Amino acid sequence: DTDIPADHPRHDSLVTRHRIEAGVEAGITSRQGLIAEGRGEAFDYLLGERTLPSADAAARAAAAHLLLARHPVVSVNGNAAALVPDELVALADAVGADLEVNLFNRTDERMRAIATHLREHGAGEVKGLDADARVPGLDHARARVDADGIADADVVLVPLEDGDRAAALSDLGKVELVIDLNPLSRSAQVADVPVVDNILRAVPNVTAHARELANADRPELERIAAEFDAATALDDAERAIRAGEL
Ligand code: PTJ
Repeated sequence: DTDIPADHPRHDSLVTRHRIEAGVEAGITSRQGLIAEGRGEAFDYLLGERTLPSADAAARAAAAHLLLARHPVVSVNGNAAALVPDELVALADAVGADLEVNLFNRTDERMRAIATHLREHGAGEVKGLDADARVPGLDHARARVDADGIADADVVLVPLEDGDRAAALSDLGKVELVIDLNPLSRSAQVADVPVVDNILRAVPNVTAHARELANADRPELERIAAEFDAATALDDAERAIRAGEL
């Protein structure tokens, strides 16, 4: 979607910036999303723009949780929608999850623009617009979710979530899967499964694991979910950043 040559050393990061800019222009991404992207890019640079083995293990555990779930929901914000719309639809299809638009800076225009954008990328029903339930402990706009979506979910995947909402969802007893490049962020810290990786790599990777595990029996999925240790994965990501093995 750009003219950036594929062999440019910073190809992926330039494509990412372009998608976020286009998202802002299309009314999908918030202006704060530009700042979030900059922060993410800095962490990705320090991680060497690669998927650590511990992040791959997290993606596999996330896939196992999504496949085990009674009602899995993939939460979508303005950055996720701009960066990986096709990949979010493919993941939801692979694990039988609902897609729900859930915004930090909620406006009706952006809710509708994101739902339309996801449908243009192949989504069926997109939740979030009813907003007929609340997540306790959050202020009005940020608490709004669908009663038959996130409110009912037992497993929620929240890419690039803000810390307050990540903590509030986790307090509700849901299994929370977070994608966030910053291992020190509160979202990553409260997650049952923190996937410390770029959303561009993480979402297709969770889908690939889910497809590979499609025929696994429940005890096998439960074993994969139970063997993953969040604290160890966060420590590993922080160690990789500090070691700076670029
Ligand atoms: O569309 P909205 O209104 O829901 O707003 C979405 C943003 C992301 C703007 C909002 O949730 C926000 O302000 O989030 P924060 O508090 O800036 O946190 C975003 C986190 O995502 C930070 O820890 C970043 O390091 C991380 N991040 C940014 N880009 C990526 C990322 N993680 C993975 N992949 C990325 N591409």
